[in-house]
Amino acid sequence: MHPLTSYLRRLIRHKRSNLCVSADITNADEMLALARAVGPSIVVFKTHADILSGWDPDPVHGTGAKLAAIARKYLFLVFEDRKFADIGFTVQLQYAGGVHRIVDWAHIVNAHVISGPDVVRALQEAADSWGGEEINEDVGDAQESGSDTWKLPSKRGLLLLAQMTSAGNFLNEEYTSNCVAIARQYREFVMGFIALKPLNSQPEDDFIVMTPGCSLPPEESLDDSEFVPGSEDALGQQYVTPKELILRGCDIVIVGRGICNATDPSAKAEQYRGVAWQAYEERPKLESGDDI
Ligand code: 5BU
Repeated sequence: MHPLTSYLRRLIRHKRSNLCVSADITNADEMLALARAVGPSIVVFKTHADILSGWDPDPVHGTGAKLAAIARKYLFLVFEDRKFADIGFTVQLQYAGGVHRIVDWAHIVNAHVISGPDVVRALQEAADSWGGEEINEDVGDAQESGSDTWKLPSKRGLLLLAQMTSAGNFLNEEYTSNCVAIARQYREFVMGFIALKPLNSQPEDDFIVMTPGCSLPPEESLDDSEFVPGSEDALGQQYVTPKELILRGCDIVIVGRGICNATDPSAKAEQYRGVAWQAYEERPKLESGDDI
């Protein structure tokens, strides 16, 4: 099993949380404030670095380093939802270079395999060339819970986009199964998938599944920041309840606007955590190792 997968599975049980908050907000300092606010309730924090104004690129004191420090303090993994999709040469530059230097601070990234399997090999090479040490000094969120128990694996992980939540997307069954086949070739780097359901089908498969398009039914919600499950937003995003997703066997539910736009994001994250965790405890234990 990928070391970050076993780390994440331990975190899920420790924090009683299957929640990933997606920071779909457009200012870097507000993104960091959101990470602190929801930190206790989540196991993964998902970012879109390219939507943020005010990104500080300093590798030691900047936004990425601060986010990594907050992640160490509250015990969660950072997932940059970069959706790499180019040729191998280019994705290596996009992963390790530019303003964001994603590999320095994001434990997990994701990729489309539309360009073929070499995108995975290229990202793996870039991850392997990365030093393996997070260079974030004490920026006020220093590690408190940093016993050896929660020492972060020094490896980076990749999720493949096997299915999407947007209406009319082209990721059909054949594409999804090709994606799984590619993941099997690169087990030491690929942790799992963005998908709508678990995709493990062979005994040695231990891929995790993270699923966006997650929304509470309005009558259960603490406020009116959700979209209605079973319906779409104005741009084709489709929603399912956290309970349904967890009962299907998804490992992590990803929530963006339902939490970011809430009156009280930390209370809302805690509400989502509770609902998803209750479903997780109710569901029969799967063979994928989620109860090990
Ligand atoms: P929402 O506000 O909860 O709908 O936000 C969902 C987030 O998950 C958003 O950042 C999307 O970019 C991301 N997402 C998605 O919604 N659907 C997908 O298939 C993939 C990512 Br891949």
